[in-house]
Formats: sequence, structure tokens, C-alpha cells
Amino acid sequence: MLEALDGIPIVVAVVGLLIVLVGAGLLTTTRRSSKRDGDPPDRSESSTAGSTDTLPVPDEAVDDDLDVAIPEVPDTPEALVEEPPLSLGERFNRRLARTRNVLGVSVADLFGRGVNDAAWEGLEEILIGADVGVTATTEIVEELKRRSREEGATTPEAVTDLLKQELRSALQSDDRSLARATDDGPTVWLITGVNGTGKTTSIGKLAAIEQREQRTVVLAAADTFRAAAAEQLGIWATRTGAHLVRKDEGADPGAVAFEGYAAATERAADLLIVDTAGRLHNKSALMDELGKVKRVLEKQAGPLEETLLVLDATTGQNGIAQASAFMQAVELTGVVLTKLDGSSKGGIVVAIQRELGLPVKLVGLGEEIDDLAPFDPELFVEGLFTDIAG
Ligand SMILES: Nc1nc2c(ncn2[C@@H]2O[C@H](COP(=O)(O)OP(=O)(O)O)[C@@H](O)[C@H]2O)c(=O)[nH]1
Ligand SMILES: [Mg+2]
Repeated sequence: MLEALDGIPIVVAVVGLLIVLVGAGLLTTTRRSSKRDGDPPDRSESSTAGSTDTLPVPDEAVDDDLDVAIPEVPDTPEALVEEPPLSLGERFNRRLARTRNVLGVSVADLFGRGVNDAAWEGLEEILIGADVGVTATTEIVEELKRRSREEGATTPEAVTDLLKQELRSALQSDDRSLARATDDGPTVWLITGVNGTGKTTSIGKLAAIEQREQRTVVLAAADTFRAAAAEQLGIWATRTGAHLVRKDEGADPGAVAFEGYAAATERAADLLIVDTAGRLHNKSALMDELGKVKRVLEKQAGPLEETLLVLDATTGQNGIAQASAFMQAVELTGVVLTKLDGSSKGGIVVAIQRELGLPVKLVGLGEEIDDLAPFDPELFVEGLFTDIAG
């Protein structure tokens, strides 16, 4: 009798353990799948379209089939429990593989056959191919020729070294940090850019960084063009523990921005990030709407700390045209360059800075929550030339 009773707690313990183990397994699976469900498929490969009245954007059909599933979400926001797996330098090195193959590898090849006119011409082609832009390329190559003559650079290593220095100096900028409010009110970052460039995803990643640093975030879904846009932002809000302000599809984006700021103030949040639409039926409507959202916010908050333009690195020079259009409509403070991981045209960073005078402040290096990084010219240039195994 006693022996039987003694056995019961053991049985209970074993069954309990099994339940816990099975439960934990389920949780991990849910978390893993929730991670991807929030990210709609990459549409960056689509072609560009443009007319006098529309912006050069990735395929016009971009958003039409966007169907965002709402994943099960863990109790603790994902952003708060997961640590970034790789250091920033490692991430730059790994994710810049495509540009590196065009730039780093070919440059070594080219000058391996001698430092001569043919090699310089080849370098020009490579730089233009990597989207450094014609003006910047000409300047860089002229400077390189002069220096290699004067400094006697005769090996591929020596030329590569000079090229690195020139790229670094082309990327010099005073300040790439994201500005924050100096008074009591919440910091406001307005995020702009054409459809499909990665605005919503970058906002989600930014919210994760901020929340991890113990800053409270409100996200305002001022892209009211389609309901799915607000839902997508809502998924990021849940994943990061940010508060979401949204309205119905078709609602006035200015009203969403207004309520976003009111909510951020009421909650004494540190930061308000405002998502905006990237596609309306024509360019002037898009720009009018953007201007209005900005004015509404500025009336409440004063000058915004950041008005960032999100550009897709895979669209290359097209991004420069987009940027010019946005710069005419709103005053921009910097660029978030996304999809550098999928681009062989990472040189666009140089063109953006040289031709537009805008600092690249953040770069997107993938689709996951940790794949947004402060742009670091040193790590970037190193990443273009550092060969890593695998
Ligand atoms: N590879 C890669 N994909 C990205 C990056 N940023 C965004 N994306 C993907 O680009 C697509 C469009 O992003 P989304 O945020 O919806 O763009 P939006 O229309 O500007 O808001 C999604 O599939 C994202 O997962 C990035 O840095 N790298
Ligand atoms: Mg969006």
C-alpha cells in the first residue's frame, strides 16, 4: 500500500515533465513560424515602372496580393528575449557577399594583371556596375591613379588598399546617429519611401532595437492605403511590445499621425515612429499626402527629429530618382538603405551620399528582426573586401 502511494508522485512527476517538454516544443515551433509569418515575401526583384506622373517604383502590382497572416505571438515580445546572433562586423561581412563578388573579387583580379590603363578602365566599369554612380566613380578613379603613381602602388593589394581609403573618404559624414527629442515630448521619426522598399519591416526592426534599449515605442500606421499595411505593422508591434495606433483602411493618414502623437504623449512614450503609404495613384497625390502628415505632426511636436527615406538597394540608380522626388516634397534627414544583403550594387551607398548629400543612417541586411544596423562606413568597406569562408 505504502509502496503504491510512494509511486504516485513519481508517475505524476514523469507525466508532468512530459507535458512540459511537449509544451516547450510547441512553443518553440510557434515562435519560429511566427518569425517568418510577419514578413511578406520579398518583392524586390520586380522590375521598375515610371512615367512622368508616377515614381520609379518596384513593380506597380507590388501590394495587391499582400495577404498578411497574423501569427500566434509569444507572451514575451520576441524583441525582448532574443539577442542578436552576430556582431555588426560579422553581419556586414556575411551579408555583403553579392557586392563583394562584384567589387572585391574583381578588383583583385583586375590589378593582378598589372596596374595599367586597361585595369583602371576595368575598375571604372566595376564601380559603375556596383552603382557607385558615374560622377563619384570618375572622381575616385582619378584620385586613385594619382595616388598609386605618387605612392608607387604596383600590387593588387596596394591598389585595393587605396581604393578602400577612397571609398571610406567618399562616405565620410558628420553624423549618422538618429536624432532624439531634447525636450520632454516623444521623439518623432517619420518613415517615407515608395512601396515595397521595406518601410514597415524597417520600422519593426527599429522598434525592436528601441524596446530592447528600454525605450517605449508607439507605432502609427499612417499607411491606410490597404488594411493589410496596418495589420503588418500590428504584427511588428506585437513582436516588439510596441503600442500600435491604427484606423480603418482609407482613413485620413494625417488623422492617424495625429492620434499616434497624442497616444505617445499620453503614454509618456519615448518614441513615435510613423509608417506611411508608398503608393497612391500618382506622384503628386502621394507627395501631398506625405506633406500633410508631416505638417500635422509638426503642428503637434515641432520639427521632427527624423524624416527618413527608405530605399531598396536592389533598385540601384532608380533609388536616386526616387530620393530626388521625395526630397522635393519633404525635407529628409537621412536614408535607410534596405536589402543590401540581396544586392550586388552596394556602391549605391556612395552615390546616395555624393549625389544627394544625404547620410545613410541605417542599413537593412536581411528580413529578420535583427537585420537592421547602423551604417558604419568602416565595417561596410571592410565587408566589401573581406573574404569569409562559406
Ligand atoms: N532581403 C531583405 N529583405 C527586406 C529587407 N527589408 C525589407 N525586406 C523585405 O521587403 C519586402 C517589403 O517590405 P515592406 O516592409 O512591406 O515594404 P514597405 O511597402 O515599404 O512597407 C518584405 O518582404 C520584407 O521582408 C532587407 O533589408 N533585406
Ligand atoms: Mg508598408
